[in-house]
Amino acid sequence: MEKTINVQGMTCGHCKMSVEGALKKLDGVSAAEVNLEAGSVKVMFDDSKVNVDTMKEAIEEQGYDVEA
Ligand SMILES: [Cu+2]
Repeated sequence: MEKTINVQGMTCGHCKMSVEGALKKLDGVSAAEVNLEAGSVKVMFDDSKVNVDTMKEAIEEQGYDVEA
């Protein structure tokens, strides 16, 4: 599955790496790509292994706010 999650507060390459890294660490996430200008992250994942809520929590643990 592919999903784009809107994330607030990402401003630079460090933010991009933090969010992408946190998502890629989750079992079932195969790819994560932040678009800083759009304030979003596109995630490719296996929905039998990981759900959107888990991914949102992983982003929030890095200190960013996720839009619903
Ligand atoms: Cu940053």
